[in-house]
Amino acid sequence: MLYPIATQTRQLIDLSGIWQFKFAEQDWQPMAVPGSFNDQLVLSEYKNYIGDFFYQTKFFVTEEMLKQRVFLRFGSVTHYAEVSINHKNVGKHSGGFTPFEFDITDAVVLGENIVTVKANNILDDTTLPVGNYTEIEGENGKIIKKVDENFDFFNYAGIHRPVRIWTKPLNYIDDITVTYELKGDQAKVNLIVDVIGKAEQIRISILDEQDQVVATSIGGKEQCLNIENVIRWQPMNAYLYRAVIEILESGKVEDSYIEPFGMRTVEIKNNQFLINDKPFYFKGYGRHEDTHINGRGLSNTANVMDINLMKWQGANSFRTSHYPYSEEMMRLADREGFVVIDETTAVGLMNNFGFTLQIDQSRNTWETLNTHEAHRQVIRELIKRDKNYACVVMWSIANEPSTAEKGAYDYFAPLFELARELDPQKRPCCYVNILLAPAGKDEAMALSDVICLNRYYGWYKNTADLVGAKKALQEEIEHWHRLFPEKPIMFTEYGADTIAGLHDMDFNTPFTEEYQVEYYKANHEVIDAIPYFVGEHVWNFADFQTKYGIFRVQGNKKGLFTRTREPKLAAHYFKDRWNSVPDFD
Ligand code: GCB
Repeated sequence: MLYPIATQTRQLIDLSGIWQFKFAEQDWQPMAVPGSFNDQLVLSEYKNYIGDFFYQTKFFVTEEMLKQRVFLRFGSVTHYAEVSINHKNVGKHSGGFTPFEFDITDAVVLGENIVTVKANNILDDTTLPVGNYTEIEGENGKIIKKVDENFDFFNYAGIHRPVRIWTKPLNYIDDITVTYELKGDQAKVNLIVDVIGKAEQIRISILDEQDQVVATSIGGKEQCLNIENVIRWQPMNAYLYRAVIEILESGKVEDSYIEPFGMRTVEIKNNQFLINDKPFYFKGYGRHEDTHINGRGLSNTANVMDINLMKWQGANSFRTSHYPYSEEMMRLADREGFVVIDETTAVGLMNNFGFTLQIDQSRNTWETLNTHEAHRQVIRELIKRDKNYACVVMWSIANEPSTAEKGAYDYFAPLFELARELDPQKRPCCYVNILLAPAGKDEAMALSDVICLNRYYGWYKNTADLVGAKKALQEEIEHWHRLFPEKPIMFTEYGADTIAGLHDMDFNTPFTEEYQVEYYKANHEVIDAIPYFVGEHVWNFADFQTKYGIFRVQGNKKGLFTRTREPKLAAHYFKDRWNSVPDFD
């Protein structure tokens, strides 16, 4: 799916700003788009509201626009949206973290138009993420809807990413797929151009970063171009070419689009994760799209700052835990050379998640959940959106599913197959394993190309016992290695809650800044000595908002930075560490 840009044949109008907003049966009130509604409305009853809500704004259509097709495109609406133009329904979309667009040419009029979005934030056992949905009778018989998140982040909702009006010519480029074969500094680049309508000829020019044309061709919907002296996309040293695609009609440009793309190889061999044939070591984070005031709404300012904080620390990668991030962040990561593990919305695939640290054996997750369709949909939409990014080196099909329960393998096998079939670049696929499904109990690891571990030895287990934690971690990693000697192993999460400003002379005191540093040092003592351990993603980059509960103190506090991005002691510890651990072995 193409990212919306203006070109010589396409206009783009950004509808970001103050829209009108209301819950059912209320008056309209102002609401910033993009942004979560929850914190903007201040009061708890609004913040925690579950059900339908409405957004509305006006936009203008000019005569010029009506000569083309007019599209309305949403970066994301969390979690479900029905869209109407001038009170006529134009389409709907479920899934809160992927873009969608509608051809609204027939619904708009010259002049002023009204767009209305009816959305809701209900999550249940058919949706991703998974929520526990209930309805209770409140005061005066009113039904109150509730979602108990089956995951550890606040169920922020609203129009989270930009909304744009985008015009396209009558015959237009609908999608572009970039693959390539790299041999030394030579590349054979294969481009597939999906066209709606007809295309007499398609002209492709590839530009380097100096805007010099390095290859060009004219032909049909699939073309192969050779590039000499290729500069590869490297972690933290990105190089992006641009493919200029034009539909020609009697020699005239009918549509044009510009797709940036980098070229690198990714391969798993001898339990190493190779990027451009060299063993790469992941240093970085599991993150969240979560900032003060915006909630989960796009903040380009926060994204740029986060990228720079990570660079300051010597990080080189992150995982889009636990949902596809904004296209703006993906383009930024691609530009800046951050290596990305790209995750679906599949989180909460476990009955009785909570902090019981055990599985509810009476209700088998794989017999009771009904998320297959949502799971297939998000895999399709994620890969369609992100397939051309060089920064994406692996797809994460799920976070912490209940893989110690019977049925996990059968649930996941077709999903891994689907992802592998859809990805034109055939990247590795993984899922992220939970502590409750350790080596020996997990049923699905054969499907995963990398053993991705979320491990909390020294926090949820062996709390304040770092000696025991090291031993348990060592044993478990060795167990995994015995089972799958060819697979690389990495931390996709490890961490300890830490209240910024809390200190103790006794470094072994949980929740203090000292303990967070000690916790990481202990973990590093173990992993630094293991040659097939290929990376460390800290949980989490920054403190983030969660649902209420006695295990969370105004949110999850495992950040190395606070929610407002002040560093804790451990942020400095990692700066020293990561600046001395090379990106490649
Ligand atoms: C996990 C989850 C993550 C939680 C984290 C924690 O394993 O993947 O969503 O926030 O643990 O802090 O408990």
